[in-house]
Amino acid sequence: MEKLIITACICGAEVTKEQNPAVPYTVEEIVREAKSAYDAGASIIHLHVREDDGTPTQSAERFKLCIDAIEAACPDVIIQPSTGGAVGMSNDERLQPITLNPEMATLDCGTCNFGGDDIFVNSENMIIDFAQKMTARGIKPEVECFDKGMIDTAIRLNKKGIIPSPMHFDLVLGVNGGISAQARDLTFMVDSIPPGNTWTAAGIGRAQFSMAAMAVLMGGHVRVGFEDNIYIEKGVLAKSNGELVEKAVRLAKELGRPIATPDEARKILGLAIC
Ligand code: KMH
Ligand code: ZN
Repeated sequence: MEKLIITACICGAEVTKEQNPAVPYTVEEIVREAKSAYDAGASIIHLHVREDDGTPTQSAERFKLCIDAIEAACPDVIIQPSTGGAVGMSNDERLQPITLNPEMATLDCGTCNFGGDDIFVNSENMIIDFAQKMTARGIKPEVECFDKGMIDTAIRLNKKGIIPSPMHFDLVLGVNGGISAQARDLTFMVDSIPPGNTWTAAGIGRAQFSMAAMAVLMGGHVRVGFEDNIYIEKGVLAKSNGELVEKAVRLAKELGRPIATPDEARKILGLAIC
């Protein structure tokens, strides 16, 4: 089996310091969390950024500050900015980080309820526009899917040449409004992905490590971090993203999957080696 790529989603747009005081807002805090994840074995940092007061922002300047500082602390890490941002942001607002030409960026492949009145909007025309703008800049889309129909949308757009091959899917399971996070759900999602593409499993909340263990065994890759889960075990807050990555590394070691370095991850994903 391929080496395991661990993505750390260190910050997200929704989780707050009230929920876990280690959630990063400032540039220094974001770098601290990225470095803790990188030192523990993460090769990709999935990045959202915040204002110092915690407000989510997609400002290119704020992303640049954070990316420069993360690159200084974690020289070869792959940084994957979000183009999802936070619920309610405009398309132009969400797309700002791609002007920095990162190696990868997220491409959310469908609309999803996000609990209460929140709807995370990604119409087909938006997906096409985001994909075209990313590929024009040589940015690899990370195809983010909260439900099975989103995989089908990505496959359709791939056949039309809008999303390039090979695709890398991030299967997010357990969002309030998306697919649930049981073993059968991940199997169904993975079975829907055509051969030749790669995938990561991101389980939300208590499903973070059950989905991670399945992904390790099934030959996929793993995403952990505060964006998806703030607990290291039931009722115990994680002290850092690094602690969550360490747990994923332990699982992988027990199950016989070595961990990919950033350059090994680049090779697996078809990115240029730095
Ligand atoms: N914060 C969510 C609304 C992404 O990063 O592309 C969207 C999200 C997906 O987190
Ligand atoms: Zn995200």
